Amino acid sequence: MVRFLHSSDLHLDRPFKGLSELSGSALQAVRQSTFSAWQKIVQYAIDEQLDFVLLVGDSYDGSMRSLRAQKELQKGLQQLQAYNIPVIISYGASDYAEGEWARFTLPDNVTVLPTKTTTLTLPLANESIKLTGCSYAHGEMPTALLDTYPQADKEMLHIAMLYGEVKPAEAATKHYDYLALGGRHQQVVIQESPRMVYCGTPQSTSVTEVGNKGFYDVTLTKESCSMHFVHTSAILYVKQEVDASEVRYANDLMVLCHKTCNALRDKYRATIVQITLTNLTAEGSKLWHSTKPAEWLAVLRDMESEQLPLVWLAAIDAVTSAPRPVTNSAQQVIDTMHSWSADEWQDVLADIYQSGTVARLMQEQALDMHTLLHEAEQLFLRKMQEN
Ligand SMILES: [Mn+2]
Repeated sequence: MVRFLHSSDLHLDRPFKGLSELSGSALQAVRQSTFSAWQKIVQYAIDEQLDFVLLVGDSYDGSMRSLRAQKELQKGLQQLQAYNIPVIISYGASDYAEGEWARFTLPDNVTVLPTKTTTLTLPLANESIKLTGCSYAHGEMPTALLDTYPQADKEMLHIAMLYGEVKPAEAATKHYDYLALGGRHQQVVIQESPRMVYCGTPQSTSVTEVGNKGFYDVTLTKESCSMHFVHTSAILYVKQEVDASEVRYANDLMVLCHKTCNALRDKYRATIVQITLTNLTAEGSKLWHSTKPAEWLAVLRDMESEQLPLVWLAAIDAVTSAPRPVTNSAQQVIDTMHSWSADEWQDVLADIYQSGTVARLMQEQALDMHTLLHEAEQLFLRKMQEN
């Protein structure tokens, strides 16, 4: 039996999206959050005396493989070294091996997987296990990557690490006892037996990656696999719909938002939230549209600024069933947006889809068309009203 920690996509020091107006201690807390999550991982592995730790790709953020990120990773690895806990790291599409970066030497409890698929034997206290995996050399997934992975050893526990997308049926033909996947930021078990698991990022850095994040603590034998998901988010990203049917006056709206922020504070502690007001009446809708969202935001943020833990209102918008002040030409644009099929959108956006960065984002974040269209519509209407 072995007990190990499966994490991926730390994205240490990743820049945060849409938070340019944060300042002071709030900004500090946000900038610290990827490091806090990594420290929780390290402390957990030490406290629970786990057999080893797997980091499946994107430990660093592609665009920001900063010295600080490397120093913090190094520090955690050394702490694990002090407790003789082996760590196996593979590089993914964001921190691919052949990038230009100032490298730290890593402590000797750490194995970085080479860019050629490799199987190692990991000698542990009670038994030895086999481990197969590789690092990305470049930003793209190598073609037929899974084909380079050998059949699992039938005699020993055999774990594979893989960054990117796999088809469960194809991966199952390899018979690994556990397939530790990386590259998605949302945790999901894609197959129960044999177990194939994305653990997700331990700290999201964008309101498009909502909910509590963490890692898996896995206990594995040849016959069984039990998993425990451990939360690590120092700051949670949340999208929250708020029933605003009772709102008549500006102070109603402020009290409602403040109550929402307090509830989030109690439930999640530090939170970054995007609020959507729903069920506004005609009267409420008129009130909402009388002031620009940026002005509402400024006042609402002021109300929360002295409170701890931090609850930061990243954005606020409203779904109104009441008729919106939309001109005919604006309505035509919206109607056109909604009339296009997914294929037509892809045609128009072909150039963007071909960019490596966008392709990676699309892979990391399960963007759905419905939400995107709704957000585009809101943004468009807001801009129209501002003009
Ligand atoms: Mn990632």
